[in-house]
Amino acid sequence: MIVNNRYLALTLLSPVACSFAKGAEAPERNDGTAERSLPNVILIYADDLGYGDLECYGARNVHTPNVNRLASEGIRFTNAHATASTSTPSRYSLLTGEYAWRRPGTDVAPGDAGMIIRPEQYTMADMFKSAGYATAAVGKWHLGLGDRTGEQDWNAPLPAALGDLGFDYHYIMAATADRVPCVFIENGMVANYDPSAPIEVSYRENFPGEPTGKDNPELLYNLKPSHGHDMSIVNGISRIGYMKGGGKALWKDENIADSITVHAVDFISGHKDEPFFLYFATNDVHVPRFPHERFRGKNRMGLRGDAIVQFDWSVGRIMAALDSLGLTDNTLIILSSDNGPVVDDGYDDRAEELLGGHRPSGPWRGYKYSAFEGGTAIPVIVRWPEMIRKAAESDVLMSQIDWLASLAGLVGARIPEGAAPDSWNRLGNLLGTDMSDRPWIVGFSSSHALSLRAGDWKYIEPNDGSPMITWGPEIETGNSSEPQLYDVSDRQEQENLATEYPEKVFEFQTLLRQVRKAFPDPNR
Ligand code: NG6
Ligand code: CA
Repeated sequence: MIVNNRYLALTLLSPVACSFAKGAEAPERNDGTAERSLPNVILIYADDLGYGDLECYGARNVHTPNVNRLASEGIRFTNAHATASTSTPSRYSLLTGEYAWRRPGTDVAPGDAGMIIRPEQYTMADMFKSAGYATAAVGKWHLGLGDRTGEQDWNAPLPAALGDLGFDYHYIMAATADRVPCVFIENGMVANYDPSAPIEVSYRENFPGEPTGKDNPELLYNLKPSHGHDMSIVNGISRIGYMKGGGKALWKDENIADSITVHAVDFISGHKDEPFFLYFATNDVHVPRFPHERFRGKNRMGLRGDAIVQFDWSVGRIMAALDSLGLTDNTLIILSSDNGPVVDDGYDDRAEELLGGHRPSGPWRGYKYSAFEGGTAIPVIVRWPEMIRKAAESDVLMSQIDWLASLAGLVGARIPEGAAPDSWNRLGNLLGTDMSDRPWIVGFSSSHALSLRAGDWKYIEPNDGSPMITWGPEIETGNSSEPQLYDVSDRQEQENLATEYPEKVFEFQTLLRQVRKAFPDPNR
């Protein structure tokens, strides 16, 4: 008999067997008798990494050997989607299993946003904890901290942080690298806090005497903005928002990947003897792109390419740690991104001019922010050698909204009534045993346009916003005051077929009305 609670007997009575036992969703190796340990789960969540940005997805001018290896040992998905085309709503949906557009206040968050997921909400981390996992979040957070926007005291323990959301441990950036405060938060406190340099943060006004990118461009020795990003200067780079102090706690952009990777690896080795869940959300390849010197000049695309190489390095370190601890076989890694790519996102890093034929969105139309597929079509690679025995490709239509319930199905966690209302258990899709498309998936653009994909059809609801982003990058929003209907089998979204197929448009509009109300997992 197995006594260690890490082990779980897949008998017909176990919750895992129950969730596996649903016909097509049963993983191949479940014969109803095998004893298997709960897998570790690592979610590697890149920032603004496009469908076309990895070598194994056809990237040009950049090598990503570690991610290539991951893909060659697992499943590479070619039709998977984030829930939104920007970070905060996408992460909110991923971690709560609720569409962000149901909740006001889930747009791209400033660095002083109060914690957007409230302590009483159920999260993916709560789910893993309830199944006995050790849990951690390392890297980019961007979902607010503390009780109320703008009222945090960054010099004291924060009254609300990730410990209230089911994470046993966290080492995070409050928002993004281009937003103050430019410090790491470890377990609700500024890491390496420097009492000689108390921290003040404001998104309203500067602190007297502090330089800004706008007034002191001569101090921007590392990167200059191309649009916005002209407020406080930290490490020779101007940011969004104002901050003062920080001293030795301030990050150096060139060390961010090293810092978070080291903390992620430490967490893995510290929990090698029990099941763990690690949410590893990288800063790469978000702006400001300022990777460590050792990644510079490795390809022709300049800093954006170097940031992809640095991301690949982080992935390699995680894989090497698993290898050396003997954890590779029974660790499920899901690698993905929070939204589609962007080239010039506000810093003068020459990303646009150095593309050299590289297409960050791959074949899809549109980029980050957009309602077109490029806004949410992202890379997804799933590796779990214990269960996924053959490398494969999957073109199944998949959305990150389902990962919470699917992983709950995997570990036998029971989702409380009313929690994760939009997340469906589609574990078989993730593990490659169920190749049936989700009947439909919802997208959400930065202009708040909802879209629906079903099979090869894509519907974008009418939106009065501008067809191009008006405040910075030259990006199509996908907005149109007319309903849009595309056949995306060629991935182009060029020809609006709405007037030719009015009944299809009607069908989508009806479905969208139902989804807006609620559309829980029909099998839950
Ligand atoms: C935009 C920023 C952009 C990026 C984005 C959020 C400007 C001009 N642009 O407002 O640089 O930070 O917000 O990106 O400020 S996300 O990936 O975190 O959603
Ligand atoms: Ca992002």
